[in-house]
Amino acid sequence: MEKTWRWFGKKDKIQLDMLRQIGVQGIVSALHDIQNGQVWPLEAINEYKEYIESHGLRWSVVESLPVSEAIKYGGEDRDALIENYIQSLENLGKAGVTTVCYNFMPVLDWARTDLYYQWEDGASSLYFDKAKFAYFEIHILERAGAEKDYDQDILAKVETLKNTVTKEAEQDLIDSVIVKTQGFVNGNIKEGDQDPVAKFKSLLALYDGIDKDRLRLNMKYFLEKIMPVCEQWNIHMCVHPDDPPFSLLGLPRIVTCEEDIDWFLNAVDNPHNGLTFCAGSLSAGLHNNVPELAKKYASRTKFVHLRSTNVFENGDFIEAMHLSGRGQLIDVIRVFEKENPSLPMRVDHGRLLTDDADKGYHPGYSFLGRMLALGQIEGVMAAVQNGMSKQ
Ligand code: DNO
Repeated sequence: MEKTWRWFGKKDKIQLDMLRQIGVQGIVSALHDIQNGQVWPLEAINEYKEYIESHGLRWSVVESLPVSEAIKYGGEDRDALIENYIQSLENLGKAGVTTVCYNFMPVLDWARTDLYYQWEDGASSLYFDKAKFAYFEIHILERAGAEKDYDQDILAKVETLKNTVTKEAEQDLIDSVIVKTQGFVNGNIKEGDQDPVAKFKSLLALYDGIDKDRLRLNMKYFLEKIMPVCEQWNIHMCVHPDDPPFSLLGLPRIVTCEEDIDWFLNAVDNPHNGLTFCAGSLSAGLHNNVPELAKKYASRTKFVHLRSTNVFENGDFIEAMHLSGRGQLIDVIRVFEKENPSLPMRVDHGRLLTDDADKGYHPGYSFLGRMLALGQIEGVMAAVQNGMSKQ
C-alpha cells in the first residue's frame, strides 16, 4: 500500500520535508480554510497540490470534502449544497486528485471523552468513557430521554459523577466532545466559538424526526447526484465508517457494521461509491470482525486507515498500540497487500509521547506517536510482501 500521512496544511507544525524523510509517499489533506459548503476553487486546489509536489510528495487523498449538515438531514438548501459539492469534485477531478474521503455522521464527526488518557509509561492516547459521555448528554446537554439509552450501571456512575465533578472537569469534557475533536475536521464548532453547548444543541435539533431510514435515503440521494461527476473524472468516493460504530445522542448512524456497508454499496451500486476502511473505527464495535470485513470489502475499499482499539466490558474503549487490540492490523494488512496493494494507507492517530506533548498537535495527530506506528506498519507490510514474493 502507498504510505500516506494526514497533514493539515501549511500551518501544520509538521513539515513536509520531515514526512518525506520518514518514508511518507503521499499526503492526505483538505483545503481546511474553505468553509464547509463552499466550492473549492480549481486554482486553490492546484496551488496546494503543487506545494505538496514541490516537496517530492503527491496529494493522494482528500480527507475530507465535508458533507454539509443540510445534505445529511435533507434541508431545503440541500440541492444547492450538492451543486457546490459537485463543482468541488469537478475541480478536484481536473486537478487529478481523485480519491475523496467523507463521512455521513450527523453533527458529531467522531466522539472521544478524554484526549490525554494516561498510560503507565507516561504517554497518553484518546479514550471513550461511556459514563462520562452519558453524563455529557444527560446533565450538560440535558437531552430529553437520554437516560433511556443507558443501563443501570452507567446511570449509577453518572450519579456519582454528578456529585463529584468539578467545573474544570465539566469544561474539559465539553471541549473534548464537541470542540477540540471537531473544529479541525469539520467546522461545525470551532475553538473560540461562544457557547458551544447551545450551538451544539441547535445542530442536534436539525435532526428531529430523522431516523435511520431517512438518513440512509438522504445518503442515497446525495450519492446518486454525485455519481455522474465521479464517473466523468474517475473520482473514488470513500465514506468513513461512523466513529464509534454505534448510535450516540439519539442520532442515527448508518456506517457501523456489515449490514450497513452492504446497504450503501448496494443502494448505489457503482464502483465510484466506495469505502474508507478505517480499522480503528470498526474495531470499537464488538459486533465487527475487522479482518473479515477487510476481506469482504477489499475490492470496494479505496483508502485505508490503520489504527486499533481495545473495548472494555463497561463499554469504554481506548486507542491501542497499532499492532495490538481488536483492529488485528497484521491480518488486515495481509488482506489489502494481497487483494488491493495499490491502495493509499495512512496510519491513523497515535499516542502522544513525552516530546510530542507541548507541540499543540490536534488530538490523535502526534508526530512521534504516529511515526512509531508508521515504522511498525511499514515493517509488517515489508514482511507480508516478502512472504508473498516467496510463495
Ligand atoms: C478523525 C478522523 C475523522 C475523519 C472524518 C472523515 O481523526 O478519522 O475526522 O477524518 O470522519 O470524513
